[in-house]
Amino acid sequence: SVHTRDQVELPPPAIDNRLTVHTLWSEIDRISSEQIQAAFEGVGGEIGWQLFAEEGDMRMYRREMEVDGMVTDPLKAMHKVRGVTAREMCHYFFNPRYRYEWETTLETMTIVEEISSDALVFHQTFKRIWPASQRDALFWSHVRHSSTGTYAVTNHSTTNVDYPSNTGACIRLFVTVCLACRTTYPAGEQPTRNNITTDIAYCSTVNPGGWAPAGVLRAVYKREYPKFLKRFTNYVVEQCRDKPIAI
Ligand code: 18C
Repeated sequence: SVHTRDQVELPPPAIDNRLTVHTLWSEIDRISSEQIQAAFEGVGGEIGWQLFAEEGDMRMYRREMEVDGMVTDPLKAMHKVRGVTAREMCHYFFNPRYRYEWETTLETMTIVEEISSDALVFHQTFKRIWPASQRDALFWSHVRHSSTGTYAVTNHSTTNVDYPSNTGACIRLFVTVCLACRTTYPAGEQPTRNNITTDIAYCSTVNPGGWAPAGVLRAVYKREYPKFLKRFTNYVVEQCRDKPIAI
């Protein structure tokens, strides 16, 4: 049945052995640990973080930053979603089967390598924004359950000889993204769709990789990040509605 298939493919509670023998393992482990560690660290009171979007329980902050004249503003978003678990959130974010259903910036997505049940390498092209060149990205994606009870997906740019950068129409961009989630429910109760709350921290840094007008880029950023987080979390709530809860 559909449920059995989904259960099988849920993020594993422990790291897949096939990942730990892969050449990317030390990098994946180090960057994922750093990202998860930093994800829930506060932005309140810290210098430089400015709130730019707020809606219900969602808050989005950015820090203005430029590298070699290119806008690379780090983003940090906090959100709270009821009725779905951290593991379910990460399942839908990690699994490519669902990506076209919630990711609106995508033009194409290719699975470059299946490292393990919890790690994949993707090549993606994005919709072009006039007047800039189209962008693509090549990144590994890793989902894990960490010791603190957090489930998280980390995406980070990598290279692959079969997918060279800046050879065709696209300019390669560089991305580091982390979606970290943790679920709470009242002490002494069993978790159900009616009493669980999942706290979400989404952090993203995108380097456009080549010239892009700063004004256009910051406008896209301001519009697309809130759109993404609302759409994605609503999508997961819809998908989970009539399914048994996966803690
Ligand atoms: O995390 C998200 N998605 C994951 C799965 O796809 C994955 C993706 C990471 C890539 C993020 C980079 C997206 C760049 C998109 C550029 C084109 C947008 C076109 C939109 C027009 C309709 O981790 C969710 C990602 C949500 C992305 C929000 C947009 C971020 C914009 C940041 C600036 C991008 C600079 C590109 C140069 C543009 C030139 C003006």
